[in-house]
Amino acid sequence: SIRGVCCLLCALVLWDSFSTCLLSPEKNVALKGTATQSSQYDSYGAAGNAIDGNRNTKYTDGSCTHTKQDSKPWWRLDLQDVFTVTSVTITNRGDCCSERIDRAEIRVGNSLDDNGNQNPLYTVLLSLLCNWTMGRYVNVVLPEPDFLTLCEVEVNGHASSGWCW
Ligand SMILES: [Ca+2]
Repeated sequence: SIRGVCCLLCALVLWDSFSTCLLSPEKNVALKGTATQSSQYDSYGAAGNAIDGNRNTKYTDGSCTHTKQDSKPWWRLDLQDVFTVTSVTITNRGDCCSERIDRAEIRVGNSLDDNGNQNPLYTVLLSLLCNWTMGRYVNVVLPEPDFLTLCEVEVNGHASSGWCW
């Protein structure tokens, strides 16, 4: 019957959704991305240091990023694909200047307008770091002139499919 066919299709769609979610467990998807930033302060502060899998907070050990004193310093992660982002965890610099991160905004979305800094606001740092959204780019931006330093940025998420959340 028509109704039977509809029920079968519905069940298949639900199963596809369920199995897709099971097959793409949540993990740190930042590690396979690429990073860039508004400027680089010196040879220690490369953008990729925030996604090297190392939370070391001592700047001169070479695992943190560092911009120059830009008018609106930013760091951008390209996840290379759209992911469902479930949380973002930032490891701040520990040897100096930890207050610089206080006003950081995290933005997640698919636009590169204004270097990605116009994507929807995911959270303001030091508020709730747990929210679900979809996007390819993850930006950390300071809305005022300062240096931006990040020692590690971990983005938990999973592959996005049309049927999965
Ligand atoms: Ca690091």
